[in-house]
Amino acid sequence: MTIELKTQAREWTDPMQRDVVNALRALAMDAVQQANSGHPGMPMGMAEIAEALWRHHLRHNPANPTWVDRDRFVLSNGHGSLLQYALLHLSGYDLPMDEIRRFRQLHSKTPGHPEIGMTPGVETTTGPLGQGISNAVGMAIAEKLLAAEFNRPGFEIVAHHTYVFLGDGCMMEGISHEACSLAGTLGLGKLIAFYDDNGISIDGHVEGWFTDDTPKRFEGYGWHVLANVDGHDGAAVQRAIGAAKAVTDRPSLICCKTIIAKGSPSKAGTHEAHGAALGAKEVAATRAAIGWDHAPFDIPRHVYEAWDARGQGAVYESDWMRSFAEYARNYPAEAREFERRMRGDLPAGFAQRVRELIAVAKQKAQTVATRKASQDAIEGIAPILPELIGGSADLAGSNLTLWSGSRAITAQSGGNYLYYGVREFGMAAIMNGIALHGGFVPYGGTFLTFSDYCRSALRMAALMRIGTIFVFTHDSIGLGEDGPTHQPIEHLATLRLMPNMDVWRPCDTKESIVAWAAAIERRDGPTSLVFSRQGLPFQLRPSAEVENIRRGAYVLLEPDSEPRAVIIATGSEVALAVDAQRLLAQAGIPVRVVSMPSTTVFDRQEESYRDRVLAPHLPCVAVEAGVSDGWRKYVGRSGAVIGIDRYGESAPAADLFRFFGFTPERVAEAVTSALARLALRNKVA
Ligand SMILES: Cc1ncc(C[n+]2csc(CCOP(=O)(O)OP(=O)(O)O)c2C)c(N)n1
Ligand SMILES: [Mg+2]
Repeated sequence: MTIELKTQAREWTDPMQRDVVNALRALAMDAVQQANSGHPGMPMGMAEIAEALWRHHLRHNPANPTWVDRDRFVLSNGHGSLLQYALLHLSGYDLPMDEIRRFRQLHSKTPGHPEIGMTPGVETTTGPLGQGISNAVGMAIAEKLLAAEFNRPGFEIVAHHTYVFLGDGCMMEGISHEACSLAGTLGLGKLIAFYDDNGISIDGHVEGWFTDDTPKRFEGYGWHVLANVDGHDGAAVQRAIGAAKAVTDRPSLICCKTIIAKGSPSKAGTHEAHGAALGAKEVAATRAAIGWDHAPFDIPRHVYEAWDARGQGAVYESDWMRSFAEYARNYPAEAREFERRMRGDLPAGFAQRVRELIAVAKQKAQTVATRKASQDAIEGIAPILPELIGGSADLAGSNLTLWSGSRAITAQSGGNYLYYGVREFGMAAIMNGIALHGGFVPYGGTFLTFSDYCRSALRMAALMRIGTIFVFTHDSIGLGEDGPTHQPIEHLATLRLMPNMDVWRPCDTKESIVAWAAAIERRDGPTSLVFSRQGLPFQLRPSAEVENIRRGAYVLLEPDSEPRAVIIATGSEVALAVDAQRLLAQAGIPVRVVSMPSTTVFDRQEESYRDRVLAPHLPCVAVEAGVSDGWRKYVGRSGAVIGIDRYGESAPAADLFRFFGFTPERVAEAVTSALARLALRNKVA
């Protein structure tokens, strides 16, 4: 079946309905026109779809955007942000018209693309195409898991939908395949997506670059697909939503044929309407064409009244509160736990458990790979932390992300472990969605070298300041024979460059536990935990310094007499630094060894602590099996960095460390050279 869409406005039989929908169109074109920047086409093209969902199906309460059982709404085609702002404003969220007028201006609540934390009612930051739909998959997973864990007969305290708008751009992005394929396998029945099938992307009509049969594609994933819905027929869209809700064992895709910038006489159906203001003349012509004769930003009272969702929203939430109170009487422990989880508080025994694990690690003093130390940390912490949702992108046995209590999440059951398959980017964005939903602390693993595949989702986690935990193992040439494709070189440095991203590269079992604890406690930013494939010896450290591991760097080893130089190392290179220190001691050169598992955390410490650790008056050598640039800020011009500024080689790890100069002799030599340079300079001075 094909459907005919007219470029001009429909013949409206109901003037009220016309006004209600056209308010969205008018706000979009007027705000973009005023800012002279933005994307009017999508909001104008999706106006009827938005009205059908927001006025007839969405369960939300504008007075409380954080009500835990609200439906989640994600605008994956985030360039159409004005649509979301208009919907939030009209439904009664705390987003006054002044903010719409200040669209895209400094410190307005209406940034260019929707940003969480900036605008009440925005659930995730969108704009990088394909990630919104992937976040939504994560949100739907979180809903499903919470429902499985907390709902009881007669008490559906978790029962909400996740709705997503997405366009051709999201469909073309590879990540939409990763996330939607997994969503099909997991049978996420409460996920309902609306495809804005307008045949237009920035470069023009998409026939030249996008000819997928999208309904078939999603049927292939196991989705319930409603094809060929007229996206400008609100009643048809409402019926489709009803049908989508009725299918509870599969996610639904509603494919809506639309016309971009519908209503604009000369720009509708063209890519010119995608990303630029229509222009004053065309805005006027559109007003006439759609029958909207109100001034810009002037919304008549009857339209506001029709959109106002506050009364119904209050009823939704108070009904839920009543049901939850009853639930709490019947299941007090579950209710308390649910509230704790949704607040994001850690359980009371958490800090104590971490202390116990550290004590055990000290007592065992094991030489193990830090990926194994990581697994032991999970094994120790997870039993008291049911919000931990683990996973790996098909490397569970290598990343060691499973623990004895891991239970696979399937279409039929809840659980606490996601087999993400070979989908690194999808995994990262899905984890972000789980974290955004609330109730969970997601962690997921892959090889450090494939952090590149996750990268844009890492950045989004950092931008959104959410507590997603990324587990990256096989952290250097130390992985050996798999060779340069698998050996990370620049990855540690580039992760550290990302604002708000904490990066830990522990050297032994004890530091690994501290790193895990820090990642879990940190709820306002993501953490990358970086672990070795190969065994690393346990380090003895002064007991006074154990607390300082948390500060990102500390004095691991002090020489017998006043140190004359400092060696900084991370992860697998810490043992090397300790060996070099011994060599130097034999040569009569006392040297301090600083272990720096987290540069990002260390950089936040007060100056006096940083100076106490690094002793800036002493020459300094940094050792890390990765690119050297990032270490210059610690060693200064007089110091030296032993790093790797080229790609690796395929060989056994021990051969590679030797080949690339990671030997105690070379580190010791770098220290003596630095001392000699300093002596020469002092003499010249
Ligand atoms: C990952 C990513 N790549 C590129 C862009 C730039 N961009 C924004 S919208 C768009 C085209 C989107 O087409 P479509 O989703 O069909 O939106 P429509 O024009 O129909 O509103 C592009 C390439 C982006 N936002 N994100
Ligand atoms: Mg499009």
